[in-house]
Amino acid sequence: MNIETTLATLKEQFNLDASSKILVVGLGVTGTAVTRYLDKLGFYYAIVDSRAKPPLMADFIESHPETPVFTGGFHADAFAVASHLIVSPGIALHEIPIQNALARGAVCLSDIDLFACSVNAPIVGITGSNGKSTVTTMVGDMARQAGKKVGVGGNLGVPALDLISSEVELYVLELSSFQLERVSMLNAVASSVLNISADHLDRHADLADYARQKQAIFRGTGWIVINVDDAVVSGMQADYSGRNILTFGLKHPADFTVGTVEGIEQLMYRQQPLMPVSELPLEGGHNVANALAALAIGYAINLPFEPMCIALRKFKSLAHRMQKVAVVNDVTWINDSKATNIGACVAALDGYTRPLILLAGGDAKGADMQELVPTIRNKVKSVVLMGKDAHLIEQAIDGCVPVYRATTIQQAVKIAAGLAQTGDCVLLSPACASIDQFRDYKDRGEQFSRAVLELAS
Ligand code: UMA
Ligand code: ADP
Repeated sequence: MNIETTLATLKEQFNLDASSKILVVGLGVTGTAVTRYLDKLGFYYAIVDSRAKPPLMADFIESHPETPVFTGGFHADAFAVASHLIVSPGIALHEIPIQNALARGAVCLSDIDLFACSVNAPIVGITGSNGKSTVTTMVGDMARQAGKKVGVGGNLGVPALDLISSEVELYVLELSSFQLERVSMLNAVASSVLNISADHLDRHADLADYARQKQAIFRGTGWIVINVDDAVVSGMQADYSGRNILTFGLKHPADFTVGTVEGIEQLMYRQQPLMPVSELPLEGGHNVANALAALAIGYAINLPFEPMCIALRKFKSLAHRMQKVAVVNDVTWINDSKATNIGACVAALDGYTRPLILLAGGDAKGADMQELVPTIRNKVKSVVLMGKDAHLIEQAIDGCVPVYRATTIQQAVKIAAGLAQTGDCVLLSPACASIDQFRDYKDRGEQFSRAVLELAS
């Protein structure tokens, strides 16, 4: 990063400089990346986190003994003098102290705003309810395969600010609705909303509000990549006449689609076959859509098709997404713990024709579990439920398939093992977040896999 240019941009866009009274709100992965960034600029700041012991606090205090750190609540004192709040994605902006600070004129910004002010290389932004991590990783792999030095991160894991380097020629960011609701202008060279289905309705007013936050990714002048099979996303095109738009989809005519050429089903760019669908090493129609989205984004940033297709052929399915754990007594066990909303669970179920036992439940985040029922009725022979909102799924299912209840994932695995018959598949695809019972979705997936492997041994 060129510090002089960054300082000038921060001053111009956010009136942020060394004299600002900066409050970093949240000391998680994002908050600590913000502190490293502010340290580089030589800016002073204070920190507030509502948790009594934020996970990264001990290390931070050791290296920054002079920095004021307020924990155990959003104390009004911490906010009283702040001119700028840099708020982590896990914190809702409607928290009263944040609203009070904004009402008296404080500026609210995000790590992504700081990032956008600090990089010269083009940015690709990817959001959506599902498939973000997969498509972000695919585009990163494609760019690398095409010889570019690429920084890949954001909601995916490595915070955007930690990616900044003068060596990087392209940034590929996965962005969540929480990150986008507080971004002023990303000005991505290409960006996509992959799909919209109910998620995070405990944080957003309704589905329309959630979709609107995601649309912030298109602010700027770059290419827009649209999923024509998703009615909400497809409808967004109308707001961007005059912009360069590329479309992808399996069910409706699109720039990037699937077609049959000489009897072989191909990924296509308009009339041009790119590679056979069968060479894609991923399960499920949703992953074909993900590959088309990645190709469209790659095309928008001038990556040649050949390295893009090589990257797709080599793509390894990400952990905890439709991952085969084991086959025990001719029963296949699949870990799809990252299915933290209904859309992901439905996509997983849709991909199967064999008899399924579904393990689901957790924190429903305000979603209406009725939306799961038609697919469960068609695809699933029994359901094992656990977690805080298991009762909501059970009520929605209303006896249309047998339901069993478990208190732990280990117990759920045992119950499923008792139910499964030769040729069945047991699928952990919870349609809910994991935080009511687990550290995160990875912890849930790992505990599931361990329980299955114990069963196998
Ligand atoms: N929290 C408090 N009080 C605080 C600060 C945080 O209770 O003062 C809680 C939050 O409500 C949340 C947790 O602490 O439950 C973490 O919040 P955070 O904002 O500190 O999160 P980070 O550690 O900075 O991680 C965030 C993303 N997490 C969230 O948006 C919740 C990570 O995405 C992301 O990888 C990281 O930044 C780097 O960019 C994770 C995620 O679950 C994978 N994202 C959600 C999703 O994908 O559905 C949006
Ligand atoms: P995200 O980063 O948006 O959560 P991931 O690529 O990590 O997306 O996948 C999360 C879950 O969604 C997994 O269960 C995966 O199987 C499912 N999934 C991936 N792509 C799609 C898609 N295009 N439509 C619906 N579900 C999907």
